[in-house]
Amino acid sequence: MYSPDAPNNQKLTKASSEDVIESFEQLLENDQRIEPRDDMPDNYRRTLIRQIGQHAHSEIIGMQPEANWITRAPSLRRKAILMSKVQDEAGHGLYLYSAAETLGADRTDLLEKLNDGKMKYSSIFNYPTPTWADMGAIGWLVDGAAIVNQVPLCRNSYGPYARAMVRICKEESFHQRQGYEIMLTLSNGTPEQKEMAQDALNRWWWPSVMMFGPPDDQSPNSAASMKWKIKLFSNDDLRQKFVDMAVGQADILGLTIPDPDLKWNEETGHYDFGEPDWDEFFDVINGNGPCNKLRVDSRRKAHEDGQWVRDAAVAFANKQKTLAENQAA
Ligand code: FAQ
Repeated sequence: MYSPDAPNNQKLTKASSEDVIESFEQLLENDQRIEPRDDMPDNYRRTLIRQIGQHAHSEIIGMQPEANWITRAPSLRRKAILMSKVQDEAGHGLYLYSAAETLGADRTDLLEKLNDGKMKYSSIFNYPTPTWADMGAIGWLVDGAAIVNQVPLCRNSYGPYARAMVRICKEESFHQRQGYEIMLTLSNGTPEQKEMAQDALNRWWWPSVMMFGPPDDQSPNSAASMKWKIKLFSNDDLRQKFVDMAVGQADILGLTIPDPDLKWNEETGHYDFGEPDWDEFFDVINGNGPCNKLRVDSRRKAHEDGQWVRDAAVAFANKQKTLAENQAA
């Protein structure tokens, strides 16, 4: 079993390191996909397990802030849509855990590391969702940021991850629109509703900008991941793309992005924007955000409460196996 935190000297199983490097680099150079059957350097495998595992964890932890609103959605239509969205996120987690398994990772091991706080998930899900407008802001900004980050991942070098991302991005695109539509409805509603939308934008803006990860000069994994074509664009490039995209969308909503330094730069052809609070970011990813404890505790409880389902599934599978063996005998 490969683990995201296994030592770097873990043995390669199929070929000598040199052969692996040569055939692997050939595939990368020709822009061909690396598939589970191919030899690959251990560090490539480990980096993918880390990233895909964190990504899967983000999808299932990301269900919590929105699930919080399912019982309180303002109409049956909104409730049905929100339930489908939260269910989609569970599905994304499943595709991604399956992709990690093709690399030799063990799903139970990954989940244990999440429950024990030994593996990360996205910083963004450690913020609270006190109002209905947060459902709009999450869809618009968080799914919007996720799309900017994940569309290039559809072309990343590892086949099963890239293919999983195609379907995920299609669904994220729907999620983004449903969130924007909530924001649009609130912005065109009563002054109180518009104020609620602005308040949600004020609280979600900076965490969304920080979702893309630390600045490039403080991103220890980027150099290798870009060389291996796991990441096709840097954290800062994607962050810029997101800001450029969001400004026009906020204008249409008639809402103000909470950044006094945001202004169009004629020379670069992009928006300049202020510096996020990176101390806050590192606090959050190190477990000290406003909701880290709540998210991990809820996750652990859900896992424990689900033990009887896993036990029943195993008992049923064993029973079917015995029945099949008896019939064959
Ligand atoms: N949060 O060297 P880098 C979604 C960590 S899915 C927490 O730049 P890398 C859908 C990073 O892991 C959202 N930790 O790292 C949805 C590393 O720590 P490590 C998730 C972060 O991997 C919507 C350290 O900082 N998306 O939203 C974060 O090259 C609505 C140094 O960073 C993905 O996972 C962060 N934001 O680049 C669901 C996409 N940023 O592991 C429900 C795939 C960095 O060395 C509702 N992942 N760190 O201990 C990626 O593209 C990359 O992993 C990055 C980070 C860009 C996130």
